Amino acid sequence: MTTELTSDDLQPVAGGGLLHRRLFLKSGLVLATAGAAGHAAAEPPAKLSEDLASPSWMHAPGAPFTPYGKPSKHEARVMRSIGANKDLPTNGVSWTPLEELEGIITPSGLHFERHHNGVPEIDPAQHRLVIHGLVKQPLMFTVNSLLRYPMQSHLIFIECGGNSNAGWHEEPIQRPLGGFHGLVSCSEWTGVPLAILFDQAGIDPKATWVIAEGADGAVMNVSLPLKKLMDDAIVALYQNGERIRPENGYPLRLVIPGFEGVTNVKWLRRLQLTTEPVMARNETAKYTELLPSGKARQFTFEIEAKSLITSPSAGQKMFGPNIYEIKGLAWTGRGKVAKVEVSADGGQSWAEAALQEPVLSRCFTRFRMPWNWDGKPTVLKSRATDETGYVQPEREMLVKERGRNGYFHYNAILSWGIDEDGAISHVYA
Ligand SMILES: Nc1nc2c(c(=O)[nH]1)N[C@H]1C(S)=C(S)[C@@H](COP(=O)(O)O)O[C@H]1N2
Ligand SMILES: [Mo]
Repeated sequence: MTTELTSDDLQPVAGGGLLHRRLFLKSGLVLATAGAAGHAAAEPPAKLSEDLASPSWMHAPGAPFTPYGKPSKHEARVMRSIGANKDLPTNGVSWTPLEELEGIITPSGLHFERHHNGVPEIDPAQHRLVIHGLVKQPLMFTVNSLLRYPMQSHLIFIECGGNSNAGWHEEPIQRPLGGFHGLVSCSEWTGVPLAILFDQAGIDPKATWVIAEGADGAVMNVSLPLKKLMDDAIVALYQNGERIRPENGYPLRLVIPGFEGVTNVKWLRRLQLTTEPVMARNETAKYTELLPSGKARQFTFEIEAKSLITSPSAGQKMFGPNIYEIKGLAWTGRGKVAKVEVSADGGQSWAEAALQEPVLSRCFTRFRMPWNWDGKPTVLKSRATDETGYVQPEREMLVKERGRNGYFHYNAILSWGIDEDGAISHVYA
């Protein structure tokens, strides 16, 4: 069924030509899409016989079966971009190309990576996880013993506290979206609830902190509040249905829903229950902020609400005045995304976007908004509000609050400037 658009449907609900989100309920609506591909709408065939002529691949058998699938070779441009330390190439990141993906799941091969000293080559038969410290009985687990426990799945995002840190620069950085916001990805993580393992070890009532340590060349460790680990943390063995990828922690990692990336210790080997944090490098020198007051903002743990428009986005191009779908991702470490508002006039007016189901706690939420672009220069923004009422701040507010020493935890509203030619760039507005 194709429903004709009426002039009513095209009544703007906010400045710059934003339309009501219910417009997407009209089937057969054809939208323009910014970007290199796919701006052509369906058209009547010039010569039906030519369009229906069978292509060469219909005249021969196809390729045989493969034991493990790969993406089409025509999608080879969809890759993580890598940013490693020049002097220590095993310390760095790779970014998820968020602007190339749809829906809410990040394919495992495109999950962002953050390694402090490379990916260890771990023999799962020799790997051990030890729980010790303030417990009645220290316990040692092999991978096989962990596989015998009842499991749980969490469909959740993981975001590095250093994601988007180019936002602190004086000038807006010009890169495709994933190249500076792509240290966030969303997977289904499956494993054993930590509460089961801690209960088995028997928690000493004095214990309040847990020190987690990885089996990589960085021997990365962090301190975590025991209470949160008892609530919903898991020792994950599976990612998107298959065993965790080496880059993401094979054979097992800590997954703590809503907590910043660094707390999700990969290649997990040790959990020590204590009364105090260990004051590791990644919770003192890194992943903290020196505030204008002189105090350090430390142990922030929970990722604050954030959203970004994946399309249209920097480096893409608009195809003239038309109806577009503005789409993007929102997330919060504090629960569910309550709403996402979009502005097409640089933040003067806002309208509520449609949230695509499912809207899950501590998971990516996909939002969509119809927009009738008149071809004039403007600025697009999105703003997330989470279920606690927290509202994603404007950049100016964030910088005022955190000062100029900030390097981590950047979650300000992102602005896309669109010029008269339809070119899209990152702007501070
Ligand atoms: N053992 C170990 N765990 C680690 C890291 C590491 O370098 N070593 N990096 C941390 C950081 S800073 C982040 S953001 C996440 C990244 O997880 P990912 O590489 O699976 O995306 O892992 C965390 N866990
Ligand atoms: Mo991180």
